[in-house]
Amino acid sequence: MLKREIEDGDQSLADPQFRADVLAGLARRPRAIPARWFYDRRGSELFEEITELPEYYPTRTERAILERACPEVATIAGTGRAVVEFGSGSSVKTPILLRTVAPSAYVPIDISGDFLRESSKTLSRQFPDLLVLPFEADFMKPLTLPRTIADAPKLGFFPGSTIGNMIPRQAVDLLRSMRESLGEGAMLLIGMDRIKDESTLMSAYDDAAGVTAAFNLNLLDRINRELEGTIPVDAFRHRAIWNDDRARIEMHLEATRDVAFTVAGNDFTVPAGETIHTENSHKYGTRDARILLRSGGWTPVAMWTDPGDRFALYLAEA
Ligand code: AVI
Repeated sequence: MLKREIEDGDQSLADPQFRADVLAGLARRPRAIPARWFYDRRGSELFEEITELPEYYPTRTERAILERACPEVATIAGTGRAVVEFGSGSSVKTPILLRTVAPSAYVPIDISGDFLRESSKTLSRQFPDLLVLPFEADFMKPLTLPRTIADAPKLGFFPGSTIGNMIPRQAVDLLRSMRESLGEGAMLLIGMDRIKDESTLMSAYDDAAGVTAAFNLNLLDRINRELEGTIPVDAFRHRAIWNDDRARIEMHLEATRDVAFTVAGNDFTVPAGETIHTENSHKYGTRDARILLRSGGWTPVAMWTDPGDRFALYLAEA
């Protein structure tokens, strides 16, 4: 998860960066707003729903791979490392890893302190003997980890194919900054979604129940709520597109008629058929994934996938 916002509603609480990104994104061509702004309270709930959809294979596929791979991860990486999770641990995936690698400490990093405290409490209940050190920070920027774990070798954990939501240049920057934050001798366990047939990808991002559409459109509701927007949400529809050239699913919001609206006192128009680009979800083939890791300063040492090769988990060393 790139960003979770807990507080909703009051425009005086609106994040200045949200305001800046929305105003700049609506003014530029092609229009584009960063995907991190999906995750207000409603957006986070809708994302949780997405992960349980029959069409959205990544979450359950990665979970099954983790169940199988983690004992081997423990053998290769050894036990007693400090596990550092980028983006706070989902209550389901993290315990699979923690149970097998017997870490000396667990450091979940998230930009939302509230979410971080909640998930840390849940994990501490499950692992009463584990030292849990929640760390509130934007992991997209270089970090200085808590001193308590300064001497422990680290195992970074970045599941969920969140790396896919970054364009390759940003993904490489992030991998490099993770390497720097985790230090000498670190290892990284990272999930990446595979390139696959277009129809599987399209239905994963345009499900029959319309949950992904609601997730995408919620961004407009959030803009209206937090930035005094007047966007007619019913004049937009969710569109998922497979961009084969860039090996990514793109999500857009397409105007179904000419629309005019204001956001934070600024006027905008979107002609019928034009879109606001809201997300990229890059998919990686076997070689692409290895090239990405190496470009980010990591050497792949092991890889696990599911029988259908839909999703892959990589273990890499610094
Ligand atoms: C969070 N991220 C990895 C999801 C993905 O698959 O790219 C976000 C998402 N967007 C639509 N469905 C799920």
